[in-house]
Amino acid sequence: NNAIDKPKGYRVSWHHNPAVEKYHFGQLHPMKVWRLTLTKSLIMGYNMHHGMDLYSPPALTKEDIAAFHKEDYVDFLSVATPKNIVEMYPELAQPTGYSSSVYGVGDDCPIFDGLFEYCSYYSGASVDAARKLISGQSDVALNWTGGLHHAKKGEASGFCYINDIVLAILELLYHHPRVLYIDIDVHHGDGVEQAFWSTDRVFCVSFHKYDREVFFPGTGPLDSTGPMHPENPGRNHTINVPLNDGITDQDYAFLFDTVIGAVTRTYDPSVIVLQCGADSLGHDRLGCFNLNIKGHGHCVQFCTDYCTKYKKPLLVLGGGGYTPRNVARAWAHETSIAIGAADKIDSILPEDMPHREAFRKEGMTLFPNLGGWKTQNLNTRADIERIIRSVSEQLRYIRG
Ligand code: TV7
Ligand code: CA
Ligand code: ZN
Repeated sequence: NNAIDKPKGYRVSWHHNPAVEKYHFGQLHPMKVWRLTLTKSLIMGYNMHHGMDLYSPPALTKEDIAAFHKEDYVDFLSVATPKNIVEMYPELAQPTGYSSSVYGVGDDCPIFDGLFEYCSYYSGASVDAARKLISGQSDVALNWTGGLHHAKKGEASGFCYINDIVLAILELLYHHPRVLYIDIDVHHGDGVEQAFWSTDRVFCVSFHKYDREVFFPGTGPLDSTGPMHPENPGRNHTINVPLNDGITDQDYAFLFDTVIGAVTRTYDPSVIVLQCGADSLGHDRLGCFNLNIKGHGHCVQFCTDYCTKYKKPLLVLGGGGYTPRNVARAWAHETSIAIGAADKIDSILPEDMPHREAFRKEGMTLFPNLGGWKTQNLNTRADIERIIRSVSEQLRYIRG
């Protein structure tokens, strides 16, 4: 392992309010809050919590959330329950449930018991993490319960209700001139991109499966790089990396290193926010890539190395991930990278940890083969070269 040595006094903080673990989206819904419990079991099973400062941050208030979200939407979320939602909007009652035209709620974003508390907890952890980075109490701050990148100002979308990433970035912008946002979830980080579309103080990069017709949310083509208007400061401050099914560790790492290497050199961010959606792993229930735990973790290693080298803070967030045991593997491995212990931890899962049986399917290893034969790599050499050419042409317009 050629990771950069951590300097003396280097601090990692883990922001997790266990209250988030008690909520449920519904039996059939792919977003399983259980993955957060499994992640915690694995991190603690490896004793990695001894290498971090632990925080159980308070829930955000409605006022805190209104720093980004519309007041009427926040009011709606704070009062909606499975019982009263249909009473509040009787005209929207349908045989199967309710229409998605009210604040984005529907099958993807159901109203479940305690929804607003759930949102306030995961968002509270991201804002708390941002504050610890600003105050210098932490160098790398982790919140695996956050990273819900689709939520809009006044609307829920794609399993996301409150955009904790936007709230955390707004906090960072009080002290930092330039924020680099990187999104490795298999879905396009549209909510964050939209929120900072017209500013040059946040540079958004999302890697995602792109198919306008069939893959959610259908946005994020290569030529979507910010506002068109020549006077708009946000122009060229967005990079989208649209990918096809089956991308491998090697191709992904090459793209990540090339794109993020070039962006960090030209934009010179003062802080990085990394969304680590684990649905970009192979064998994800909703994803279609062929990444292994180490291929996914490579992106975290790149960012921790860069931030350590240039003494810049790093905020690491969760996101999607629909095969819970692999989500837990990825985020536990990435925690070990953050604390600089990746080469010291055993690939065999700890004997004496809770929920150990949940990992039996791929064998008791942290690094099962997820590269699989299920989907072949449909990203050609030409596709990858086209992306790199487009990004390097775009970056010529950025200061530096
Ligand atoms: C960050 N894909 C979020 C990713 C959000 C993806 C979608 C589902 C889905 C929802 C279910 C369900 C599902 C097996 C999968 C066009 C639709 C098709 C709802 C059934 N099973 C993140 C959002 C995406 C809900 N949505 O980036 C309840 O799959 O494709 C769509 C939209 C309309 C709504 N229907 C799906 O990872 C956290 N949803 C089973 C039960
Ligand atoms: Ca993404
Ligand atoms: Zn996703």
